Amino acid sequence: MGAIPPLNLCYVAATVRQAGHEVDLIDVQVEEMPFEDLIARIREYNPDLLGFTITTYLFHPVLEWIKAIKNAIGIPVLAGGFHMCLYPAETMVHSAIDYGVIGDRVETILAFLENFAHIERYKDIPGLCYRCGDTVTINPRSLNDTTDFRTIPFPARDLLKNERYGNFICKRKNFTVMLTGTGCPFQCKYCASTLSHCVMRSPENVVDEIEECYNKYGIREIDFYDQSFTIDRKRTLKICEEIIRRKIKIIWTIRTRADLIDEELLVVMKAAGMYRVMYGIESGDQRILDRLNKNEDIEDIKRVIYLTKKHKLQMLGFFMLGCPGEDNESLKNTIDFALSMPFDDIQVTRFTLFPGTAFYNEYRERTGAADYWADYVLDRKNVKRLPLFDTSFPPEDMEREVKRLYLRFYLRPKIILRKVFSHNIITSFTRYGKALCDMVIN
Ligand code: B12
Ligand code: SF4
Repeated sequence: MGAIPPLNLCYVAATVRQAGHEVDLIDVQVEEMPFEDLIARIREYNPDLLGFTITTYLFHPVLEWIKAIKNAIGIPVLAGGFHMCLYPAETMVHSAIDYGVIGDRVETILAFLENFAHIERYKDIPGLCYRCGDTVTINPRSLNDTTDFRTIPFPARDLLKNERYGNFICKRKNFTVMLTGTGCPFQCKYCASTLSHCVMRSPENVVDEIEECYNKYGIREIDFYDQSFTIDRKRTLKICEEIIRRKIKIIWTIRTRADLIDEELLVVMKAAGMYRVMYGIESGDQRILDRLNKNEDIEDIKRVIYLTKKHKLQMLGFFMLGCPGEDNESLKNTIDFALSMPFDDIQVTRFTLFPGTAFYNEYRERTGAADYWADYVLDRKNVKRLPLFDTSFPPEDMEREVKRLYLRFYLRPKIILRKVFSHNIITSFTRYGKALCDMVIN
């Protein structure tokens, strides 16, 4: 559904470059690079180390790339990403991965690079995973021990082909994503962000990065990937005031919860260039919202949706089908909600028990099940499909319902017309047609 810049690798690249190392960044998907060309480019650059960012769910596809590249050139491999906080030992079982870093403290990476090839010093680097012969060592690092984003350089977007990025609903190119803070103070039971420490950057620091994007990279649209951009109301207003004061003519979009929005915020954000709010709704059924520990009232959510519509802002709603406690009635309520509210777009997924979430722990405690995701990382061929939790619906039924909801939402005449007129007709057909096919086929 688009190509989004690899923000975390841009952070890593900027940090190691500032420390005096040379670095290059290859986004194989966006550069549409055949494997042979990738190998040729790595050979030409001749690095000492290759780094990969890994997520738990994409672990095996990434591992296949790592193995193939290693077979072709044999350069040591370093892995990072939030996944390493959850499953470092299982990851290091795969001998194609030589090193790993746990957590987002950039000091781990820098200390490792400074001491590269001095294995006797590795034991003193917190958060580093490494192997010596057949022995793997994992130096722990607490999840609360996080990087202060105000102290590290802005992401190295100069290493990206910024003009190639965009999602299927963005309006302008060049497009990028940005983070103004990490973590979330809420405790939704399906979400792993509850584990991350909450760190917010200052308004000045955020707008400095926006200004850099605008002036240095010609970026004209930003999608803020913060879990909830408006967590700190005062900070949000200051960011907007600063964008307006500096006269930065950029458009932007945010994700947030409906209960973190009010009329003044919408007005000020719109004046500063915000044109779409993406609301994490999840369910149209109060009983399910309570079960998710969402801590929101469905009537308040509706009120905020109409308020957003009143200010002529675009809206996307995120929904999950097959949540714990889901039955025919709650499913119908969610589908009716998605179709009856004035959303411009929706994103629907089947509920999944993700590692690090309260539901995943609850599921394992109640059923005595082994750690599915640990087993998956160890060997995906030996794991059976993860079931849904606390609902009689099988996952296949919910996957079918997800596709049906997408089709019912997007194939309505008013939505088709709105999409056709939102861009030129060819762009609309290629973007939405392709996105819809992807949603329905995958
Ligand atoms: C922005 C974002 C995206 C963007 C950009 C992703 C990117 N690669 O930068 C997009 C939209 C593409 C995206 C997609 C996905 N994402 Co995402 N994403 C985020 C988000 C919100 C911020 C990431 C970020 O830039 N953080 C700031 C940086 C500095 O922190 P960091 O990512 O932890 O990186 C630090 C360290 O981990 C480490 N590090 C990371 N990678 C590497 C690599 C090397 C070599 C080294 C040395 C170090 C290193 O160094 C960094 C600096 O300290 C996080 C949540 C969060 N708050 O972190 C989720 C998060 C990383 N995403 C997640 C998921 C699940 C996904 C998807 C699988 C979703 C999906 N179903 O498609 C895809 C996977 C895409 C992919 N190919 O990796 C999960 C991962 C969970 C897990 N168990 O692995 C997270 C943690 C959200 C969550 N709480 O569930 N994501
Ligand atoms: S779902 Fe959203 S609000 Fe809830 S804990 Fe996760 S990031 Fe926070």
